[in-house]
Amino acid sequence: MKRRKFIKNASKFSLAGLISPDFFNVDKKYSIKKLNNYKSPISICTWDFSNANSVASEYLENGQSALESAVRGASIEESNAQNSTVGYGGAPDREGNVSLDACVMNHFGDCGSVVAVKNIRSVASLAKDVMEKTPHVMLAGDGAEEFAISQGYKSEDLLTNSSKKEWMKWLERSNYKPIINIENHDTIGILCIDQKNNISGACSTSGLAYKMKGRVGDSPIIGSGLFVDNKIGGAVATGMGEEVVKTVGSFLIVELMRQNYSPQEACEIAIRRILEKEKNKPEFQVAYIAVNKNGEIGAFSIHEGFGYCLYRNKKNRFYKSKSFYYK
Ligand code: SD4
Repeated sequence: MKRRKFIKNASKFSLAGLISPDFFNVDKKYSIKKLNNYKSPISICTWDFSNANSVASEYLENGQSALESAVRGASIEESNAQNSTVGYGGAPDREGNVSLDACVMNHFGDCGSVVAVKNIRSVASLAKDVMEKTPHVMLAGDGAEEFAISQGYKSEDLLTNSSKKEWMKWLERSNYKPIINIENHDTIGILCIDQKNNISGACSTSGLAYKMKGRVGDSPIIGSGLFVDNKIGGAVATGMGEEVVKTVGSFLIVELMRQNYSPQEACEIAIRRILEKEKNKPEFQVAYIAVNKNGEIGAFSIHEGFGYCLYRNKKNRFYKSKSFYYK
């Protein structure tokens, strides 16, 4: 869509429009009635992670919960050394340390999150353990790592030779400017609907390549990188986390779906919300995927180049997402 059309549409999607009394009415009956419970399992994940999505779908087809399936799917990318934005082999911070962020949210509305964790690859599973085995929602840094060790997770160096090489090349031309463009990100966000029609999700990342030490993005922040409301649907984000956090993107999408916007419309409005304050075409990328209780899905990104895998009706396929800017 071109700039002019966007501005024309802006009034339709204005802040005033969104903050209607309905926005705060969390139990709107008509939305709930309209959402009539999709019966067969669905798994949708960011990017072309068909292996991750296929593992999640096997768990779903075997009758496992949406949460377990989402975490198992995410773990495939966490162990994929070729993926430099998640888990083992993730790009380090500017000082050469790989630090990971992840969160999960289940159909009860419970959630768990870990931030800036070093030496542990399966951080989505760790976030699930925080949710299930501690009285807390979020553990950070050393505390998260110590908790992982106490739960039997393996401690290992997550910096692979190839990510080390890339980091050293970066150091040579070091000019700190964190931009997520279409080439530089592969965070996994995954949403599953199980055989009981329960929705859960997981999100896992090593964050921005060569970020400042201690930098945390949207991915482990409930409401930003991931949000699920089992009555309505779920959403996950990938891309420039700072922009997602500023607009609480995943929560926004679920709240829009609660107001009867389709997942596609909700993703588009959330992307436009980010763009509202950009005077020019931004260099950074943000993308969302969403699913509602009817099994309808949505995906939208700022720039072209984003895609997602969808498992539905026993088929796992990759789809290109629509984007705000396109040629
Ligand atoms: C972050 N949203 O840390 C993550 C990065 C990302 O694909 O999605 N990369 O900001």
